[in-house]
Amino acid sequence: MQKQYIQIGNTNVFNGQYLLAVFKLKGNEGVTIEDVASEVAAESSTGSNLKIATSTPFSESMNAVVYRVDETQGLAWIAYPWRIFDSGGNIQNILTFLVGNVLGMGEVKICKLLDVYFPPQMLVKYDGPNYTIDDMRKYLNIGKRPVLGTIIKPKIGLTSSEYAELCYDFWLGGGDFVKNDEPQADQDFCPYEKMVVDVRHAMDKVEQETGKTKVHSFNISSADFDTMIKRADYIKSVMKPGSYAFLVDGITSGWTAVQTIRRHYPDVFLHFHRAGHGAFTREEAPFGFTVPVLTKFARLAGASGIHTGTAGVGKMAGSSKEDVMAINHALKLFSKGDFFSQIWSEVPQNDSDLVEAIQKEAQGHDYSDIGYWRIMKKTTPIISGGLNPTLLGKFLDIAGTVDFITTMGGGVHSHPMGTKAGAKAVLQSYEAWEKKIPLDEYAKDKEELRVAIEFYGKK
Ligand code: CAP
Ligand code: MG
Ligand code: MG
Repeated sequence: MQKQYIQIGNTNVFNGQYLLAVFKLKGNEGVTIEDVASEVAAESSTGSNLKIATSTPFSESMNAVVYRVDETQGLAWIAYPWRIFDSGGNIQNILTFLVGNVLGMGEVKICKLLDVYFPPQMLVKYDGPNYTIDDMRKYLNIGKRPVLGTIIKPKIGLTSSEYAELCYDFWLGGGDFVKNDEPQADQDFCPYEKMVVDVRHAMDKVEQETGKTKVHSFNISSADFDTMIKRADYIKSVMKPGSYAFLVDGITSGWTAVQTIRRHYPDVFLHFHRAGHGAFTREEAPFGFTVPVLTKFARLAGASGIHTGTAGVGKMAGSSKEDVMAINHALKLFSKGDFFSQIWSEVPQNDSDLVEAIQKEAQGHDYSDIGYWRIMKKTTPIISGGLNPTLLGKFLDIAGTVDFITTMGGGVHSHPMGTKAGAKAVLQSYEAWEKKIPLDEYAKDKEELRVAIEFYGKK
């Protein structure tokens, strides 16, 4: 036990100078939660496993403090003076403190960050998103509806021209958005630059034929930042502004890759693919943090969009409760976690404009409609994984928002009539939901949707 890290009942931690965190925590048999929490607070801020003799009065003022514990539920609340974090708005730095060494300590058996609160003063240090779904919709010339997309399948193995042909088919069917899958890179059978050029040609062709603009999200994740930037610049030189997004595998490439792209290309939609997050976010995982926490950090880092799961509708793990919570953290001005409420604004709570904006948001308004400008912009939830046209309405009912991008890979490219019909079926399924017409009824005179219902219904 390191007593200097325990201040149960300290209310000073709510003064805006602290990042607040709640951990699910368990130590060795017989060790109290207060004891293990004090060790976690020490290791994740100023200390070590032993009380050190080299502290100064100032360094001690930077101690994280345990301000509350719940022995029965195994929960510990820890406050971190936010001045300990890199003043350069650095997510990897926060995570190195909060969920760094502590996850590897021998005496810690469970350590999962369940919720985190950023004080308003701290928010201004972080980029937040710049290019949002509203910008993308403007480019696509579509109204307030989800952006409808696909991932080209097979995941890997097509040549660049085969790949581009499927992009064309999906766009021709009415889809808005196509993304590279998360392992797409520079494979010998699908050279990167040729893939980009072929996509551009497919896009030009479909735009000439339909008069509609389209978007493609290119995976630029690479071995090193120079290559990542080279790929990004190449895309920039080939594609029209607005017609492309940059996809970064944010977990396997790391937060520094995400923030690098955010800072180099503020006017491009930054697509955070989270492949690998399951190792530390899944409910079964004793160490790590949760999907809502991951989403909060992604917004802070400035991702324009991040995958937030399908709320139990698709193939990936994730409950509707936590996925909807993540959606709210991504989109709202005021979002509620399990333990903290977060205001995504630099303005303190006694600001009357802010209070009014929050009230309006609670009544269903979007702050981007209100024109509220002092907020950290929103991150777009990207809804993917095992979806097909018959599941979209179900997700929409759970999500309570149309502010998202959805991508269906298997659920489009398995359509018995092909990819173009798959795209049409996605659109038709959205129209049915929008018009509040039951899917079966809407499908009566729409072959693509009818076939989709029959096909996916049997799956
Ligand atoms: C979806 C997907 C995404 C997952 C990742 C895939 O394809 O492209 O990578 O959505 O999960 O390869 O599985 P399908 P999440 O539509 O064919 O399932 O979005 O939860 O991060
Ligand atoms: Mg160390
Ligand atoms: Mg994928």
